[in-house]
Amino acid sequence: MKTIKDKIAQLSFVALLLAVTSAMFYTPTASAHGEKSQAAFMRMRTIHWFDLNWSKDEVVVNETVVIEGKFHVFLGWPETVDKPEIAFLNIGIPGPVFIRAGSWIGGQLVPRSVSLELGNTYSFKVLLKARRPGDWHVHTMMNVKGGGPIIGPGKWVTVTGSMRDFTNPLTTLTGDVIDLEDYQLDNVYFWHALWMGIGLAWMLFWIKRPMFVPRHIAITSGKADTLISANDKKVAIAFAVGTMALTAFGMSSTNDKYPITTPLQAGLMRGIQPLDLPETSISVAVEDANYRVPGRAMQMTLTVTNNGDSAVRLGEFMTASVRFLEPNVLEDETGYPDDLLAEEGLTVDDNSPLAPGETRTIHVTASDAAWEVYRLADLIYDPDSRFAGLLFFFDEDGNRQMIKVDAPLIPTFI
Ligand SMILES: [Cu+2]
Repeated sequence: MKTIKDKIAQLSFVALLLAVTSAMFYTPTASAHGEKSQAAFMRMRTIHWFDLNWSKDEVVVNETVVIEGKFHVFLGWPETVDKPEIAFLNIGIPGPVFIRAGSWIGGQLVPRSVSLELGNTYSFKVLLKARRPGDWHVHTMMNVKGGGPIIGPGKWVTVTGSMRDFTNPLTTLTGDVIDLEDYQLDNVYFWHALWMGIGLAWMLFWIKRPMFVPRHIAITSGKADTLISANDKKVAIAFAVGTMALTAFGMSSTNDKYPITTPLQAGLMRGIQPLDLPETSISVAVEDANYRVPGRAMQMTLTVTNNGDSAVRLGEFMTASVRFLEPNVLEDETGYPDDLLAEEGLTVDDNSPLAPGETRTIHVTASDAAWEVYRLADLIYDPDSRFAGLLFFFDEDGNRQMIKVDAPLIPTFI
């Protein structure tokens, strides 16, 4: 009986070992990093990124990519997500494959968190310096305290060259030129190794003797005092005194070598300048909106009134970074990521120019696989099934007006 049990135990151990080992070697290529798993309502009703431009899609190590564009902070911000009162403009990349050389919102340098106002539109710019070769999906991103990272569209950028050539030089406030990439790295390794060694020695000193059961017996039988000898106490005192002496020495030698230091800067910046957008002269009322699950299409009935002085046509509907274009009105020339661009995704039953003063009810269909691929259709299972996005109208001279829509969405399954 015993041998069979042993065999089974042995076999299952071998199986476990195999499973763990194969899991270690099984590393499928990650083609994205979770942008599709972020709740649809979060991507649709928080930050709308638009007019984006990635300056290059192939760079050599040390070269800089500029990401510029605008973002609109949606007025219909969901109640379940904290407002962007403390927000940080970021970039979604798989680790430090680029370094951020600078970022601006509304022309102001923003190395810290900022306070954003609902309903405002801001311009932004981020400089990224290439560090590690590879193909990287580079997203715009806004970290919102209490809301998490809110991801924008991602574009593939290829970095070539060798990481060994990467440098990150800067001049300190005391005039020294240092390379942040390997600044004092030997020192960092030395101190980590030293403290880890001391910690290990401390643990080894105590665990080299009988551990749990004999000690438990000694304690329960009232002989706890015998567990720690006079010699143990001496060693412990030596460790304590040595640790304090080493800390004091490290601190004083560092203060001698670097008499001037400043703390890392943190804090919140308020009063970031939003874009001064002209008043829109188009008003849009959403009469109804539904999502046809089998057709992967959203249909909206809109009543549009043109109060301006030139005729306009609907050219684009954008939601959660997916752009549905009306091909007769708008063509993308910015190199927007393919998977997020439905070049012929928007159809309007009557998209003849809407004259000044005219009101018309139009039926608009936004259809593309992106509804499913980007898991936007998931929002029909939300307790608050709403969609939101931006509509872009154009007049004959190409002047653009941006209109926000925010309305309930009703699914149809047939
Ligand atoms: Cu991505």
